[in-house]
Amino acid sequence: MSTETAPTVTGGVVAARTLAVHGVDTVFSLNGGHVWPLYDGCVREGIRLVDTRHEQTATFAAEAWAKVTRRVGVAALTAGPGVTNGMSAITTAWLNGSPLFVVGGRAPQARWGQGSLQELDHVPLVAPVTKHAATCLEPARLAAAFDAALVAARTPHRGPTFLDVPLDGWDPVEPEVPGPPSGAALAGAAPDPDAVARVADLVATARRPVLMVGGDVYWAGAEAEVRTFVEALAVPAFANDMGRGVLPADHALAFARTRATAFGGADLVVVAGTPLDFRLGFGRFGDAAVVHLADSPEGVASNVELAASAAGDLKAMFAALADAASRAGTVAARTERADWVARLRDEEDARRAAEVAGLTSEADPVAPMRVYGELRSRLERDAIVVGDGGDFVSYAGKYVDTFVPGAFLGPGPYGCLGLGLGYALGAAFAAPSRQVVALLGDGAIGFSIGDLDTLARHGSNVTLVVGNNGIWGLEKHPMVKLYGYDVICDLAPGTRYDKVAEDLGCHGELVAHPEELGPALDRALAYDGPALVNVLTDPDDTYPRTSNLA
Ligand SMILES: Cc1ncc(C[n+]2csc(CCOP(=O)(O)OP(=O)(O)O)c2C)c(N)n1
Ligand SMILES: [Mg+2]
Repeated sequence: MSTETAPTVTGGVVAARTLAVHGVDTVFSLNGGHVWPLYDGCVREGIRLVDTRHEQTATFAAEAWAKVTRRVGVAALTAGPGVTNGMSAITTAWLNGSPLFVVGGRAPQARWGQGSLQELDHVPLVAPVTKHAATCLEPARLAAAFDAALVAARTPHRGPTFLDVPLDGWDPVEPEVPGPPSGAALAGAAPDPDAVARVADLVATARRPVLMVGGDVYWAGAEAEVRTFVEALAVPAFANDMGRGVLPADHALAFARTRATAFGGADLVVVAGTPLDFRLGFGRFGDAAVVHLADSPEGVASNVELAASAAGDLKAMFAALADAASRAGTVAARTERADWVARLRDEEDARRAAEVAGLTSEADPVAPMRVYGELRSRLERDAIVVGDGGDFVSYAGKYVDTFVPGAFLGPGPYGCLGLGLGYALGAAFAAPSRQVVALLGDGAIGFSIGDLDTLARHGSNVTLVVGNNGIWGLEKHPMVKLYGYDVICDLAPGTRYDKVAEDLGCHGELVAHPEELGPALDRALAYDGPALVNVLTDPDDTYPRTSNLA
């Protein structure tokens, strides 16, 4: 009589196989014994492990990898401090709606409550900033638990998910893992046709419509549908965060400099795939009727009276809108609309022409705008640009145009400093053949400066440009304005971040005068590996901003 037993594999192998089913080939981490079983599974299954010097960097890298690939990014964080060090990055992904899956280590279940090293119940901490947070106590459930967390992260409204597994929870199990979810399952619910018809009607009859494209449009992969929609109906479009590049910056209907005129003069503002939050004046646009399109019903704004709204798969929604609205459009509205677009274009062109003086400024010390003047002509069309900092990065948001989707990685509404090196690392692994340029304030780079070592060890081909004004500029200038003085706003002037970079294995450049900028950027961009350009910028330069902390 034969006693046949089913073949088994380690829990780590099953977990790694489940990651692979979801398109994951890279996991970001910092070594901790509580996640060794997962590492072992990844090694056996050919999933690349990328190590950082801080769990925050690993988690930001995973989010950036997701932002560039539109797949789910994964970070493995060891128990206790590993997970808590990832909290700000998890929260960033939460507010960005980025598909991120964080696997946590966890103290052994057999001794739970007895005070094992790093024993902490992470789930209550991460639950408020994740779509799904759970502990897997049964090895037999590992594949299903990983699959559920990955599906949740990838389904609209996307966001971070969390699963921790106790050290004694990775025992050998059956090798089967769930198959990949269908595209339809990942796209989310189809929008209600009646709601779409109402929106289409408003768009068709509006005389001065404006579209705001947000990140969820990008995550939905709706760039072709958005393009068809705006072209069919001659709707001028703006973008924020990951919505940038959905319509190329040089498209005839893409605008960036004329927000005040557009939002102030529109009769209809359609906001798609981004909340009506502080970045959009909390959804108040003069006298315009407001339409909100969200990728899930919970995302539809309740803080504003809406003329109409629709929720569901934004790709299907834009396809349906283009179709319905173009059939309903009237000739009279089209003529007036063409005038509206032309008016915005004239203003956009005039504003861009007026910027040339600043972008070519000979001022010494260097004006931050000049950095962007030099950089813009050197960026490839599909360059990935990362922004981490205050004023220096506000300039980047304004003066760096985005031509392809998924190519401008900013912090989003959580505004967390310190993501720059993690985002650069994740982007470099996601798109090794593309230019990756990270723009960092001198304050911002301090949060993860040790990860210059990470970039060097992995040979990441990234260029870091530090706007070194010796201050926390975005805090110092407003504080002086409000209080008449400032406190704890100063950093050391002229710090040699380029030398730090060199000592940690990167190429370093110091720029003290404007004419040195171009050649230094050329050398840094040509360098095969990480290079840092430390630009001493004018501390008295203030980004002209009107918004407040609300
Ligand atoms: C984690 C975190 N801490 C503090 C802040 C508050 N903050 C916003 S901008 C800023 C100044 C950034 O300075 P720097 O990176 O040097 O850029 P600069 O404004 O000088 O160009 C600070 C401290 C924040 N956004 N995130
Ligand atoms: Mg600064």
